[in-house]
Amino acid sequence: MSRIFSGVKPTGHLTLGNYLGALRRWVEVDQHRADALFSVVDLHALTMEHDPARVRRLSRQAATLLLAVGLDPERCTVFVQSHVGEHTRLSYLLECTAMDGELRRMIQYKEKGAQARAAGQSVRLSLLTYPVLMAADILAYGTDEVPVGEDQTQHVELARDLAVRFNQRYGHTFTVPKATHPTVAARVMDLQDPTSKMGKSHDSGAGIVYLLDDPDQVRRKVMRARTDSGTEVSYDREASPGVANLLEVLAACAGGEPGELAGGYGSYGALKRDVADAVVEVLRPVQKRHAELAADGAYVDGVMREGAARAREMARPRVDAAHAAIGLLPG
Ligand code: AQP
Repeated sequence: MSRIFSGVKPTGHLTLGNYLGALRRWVEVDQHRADALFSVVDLHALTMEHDPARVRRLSRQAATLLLAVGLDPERCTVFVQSHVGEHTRLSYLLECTAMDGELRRMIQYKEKGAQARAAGQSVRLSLLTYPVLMAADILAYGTDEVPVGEDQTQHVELARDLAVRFNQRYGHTFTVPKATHPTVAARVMDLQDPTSKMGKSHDSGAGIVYLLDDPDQVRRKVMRARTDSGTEVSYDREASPGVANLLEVLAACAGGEPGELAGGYGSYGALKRDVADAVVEVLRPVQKRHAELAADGAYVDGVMREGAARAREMARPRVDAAHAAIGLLPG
């Protein structure tokens, strides 16, 4: 059985992009076909200026949402990254395998570093090194597949490079993983800026549909989505990115192909109404289950504790092997 690892970082409230690009497939497909681990990767939320209380709150909310969308702790392992020390233990060994040049080339380092500097903040060293921690998250489990949105491709490539390099230098230790992407909505775009991805840590909430937005908020955001100056509904990512994004969201939520769906609309207004309805329907059961689980924090904590214990057992032998292979004495 193949092994899958993926995660979400608690840098903000989870979004429709997270759901359509990642979570939904974890629930509907991945947890049934593989030995799968899904994590709230909280250490990755510390690379930019952060409020400790908010990270704690968002981590708990993300854990609750992972269960609310339908991850089943009987089928897969759900846990919080910082509860499993093997991730940071392996990360240092991989830092000794990575080169600073390959980390400085990472798009997210360049973009977020520039953002921090523009806000007059210093750039944390962890912003440069966190892709190595992400590689450790993946490699610790002998992961074959990493189901992610397209924005994470470069990071999974780094994990592959580090696995190959480590294996060549120190002997075969790691499986070389590959990224897999959903067929539709691999990249949901911001409704106000359809050339940027819908990211939970981005400033303007107006273009971001959060999983816990109520139906009125969803409708308002979708109805105000930026479209294009024309009037014709056609599926063209280059010429009409706003409309293309709405068509992709509709296809992902209600079925169909974006290009074919376009033919059924004579106006942007009608398209937006259908998109809003489809999104509201997709979110309804998730929100209902979230409310039930949020009222039973002890249950969610218990699932995370058991998940961490299981994850530790899975990771330890490989991380011990990496320690030995790289030249460290056993403890
Ligand atoms: N807009 C999106 N479309 C499709 N997939 C997406 N994912 C995220 N946004 C989209 C996928 O969701 C998984 C978890 O994402 P994450 O928590 O690593 O990142 P984020 O939600 O994009 O959060 P941030 O803080 O806003 O991230 P940055 O700043 O890195 O852009 C991943 O599989 C991701 O591909």
